Amino acid sequence: MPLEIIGHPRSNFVRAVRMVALEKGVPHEHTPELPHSDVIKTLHPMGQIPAMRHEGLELFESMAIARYIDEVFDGPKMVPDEPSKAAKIVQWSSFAQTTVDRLFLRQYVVQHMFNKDKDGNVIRDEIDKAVKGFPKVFGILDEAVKSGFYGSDSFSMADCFLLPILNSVQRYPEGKSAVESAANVSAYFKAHSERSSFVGAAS
Ligand SMILES: N[C@@H](CCC(=O)N[C@@H](CS)C(=O)NCC(=O)O)C(=O)O
Repeated sequence: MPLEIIGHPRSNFVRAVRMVALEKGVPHEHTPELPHSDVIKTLHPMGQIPAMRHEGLELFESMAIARYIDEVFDGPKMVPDEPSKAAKIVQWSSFAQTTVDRLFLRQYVVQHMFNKDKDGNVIRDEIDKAVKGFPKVFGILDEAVKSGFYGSDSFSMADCFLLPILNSVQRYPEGKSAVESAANVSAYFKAHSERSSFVGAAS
C-alpha cells in the first residue's frame, strides 16, 4: 500500500510532512481530512492532523511521521545521519512546532480567525499579547536562518516545519510587518517560497 498522508492542506503540520515527502520525491496519496473527522478520530487519540498510513503502520504526530518518511524512503536526507547534526535539526524543528507554532499560529493567527465578538469584530486582547512576544521570537529566528536555511547549512526537516508557519503568520498585518522587519527571515522566506515542495504541499 502506498504512503498516505491524512489531513487538511491548510494545516501547517500537514504541509510540513507533505513537504518532507515531496523533497524526497516520495509519491503519496493525500487525504484532506479536517481535525476530529470520523476518519481522523480512528487515527489520532486527540483527533488532530496529520496522520499517516503505510504498509499497515498507522502514525500520528508530525515529527514521528516526518522522521519515518525520511528514514524509510530513498531521496535526500531531511535529517542528517551524523548524530550531533541530526540533534540540531530536531531541536530547531521542535522549536518551530512548539514555541513558534504556539505564538504565531495558536495565539495570533487563530485568534484573528475565530476570536470575534457577537458583531463579528476581532477581540484584540490575545492578539495584542501575542504581538508583544514577536520581537524575541523573530530575533531568535532571524539569527537561526541567517545561512539561508533554518539552523543548518542545507535544506532539512526543520525548514519544512518553519516555512508553513511563516507563510501563515503573514496573513495578518502585524505578522506581515514583523517578517518584513526581520531581514534574514524575510530573505529566507522569499528564497524558499517558490520551492516546489512548498508550493506542491499547499493544496
Ligand atoms: N503535535 C501535533 C500537533 C498537530 C496539530 O495541532 N494539528 C492541528 C491542525 S494544524 C489540529 O489538528 N488542531 C485541532 C485540535 O487541536 O483539536 C503534531 O505535531 O502533529
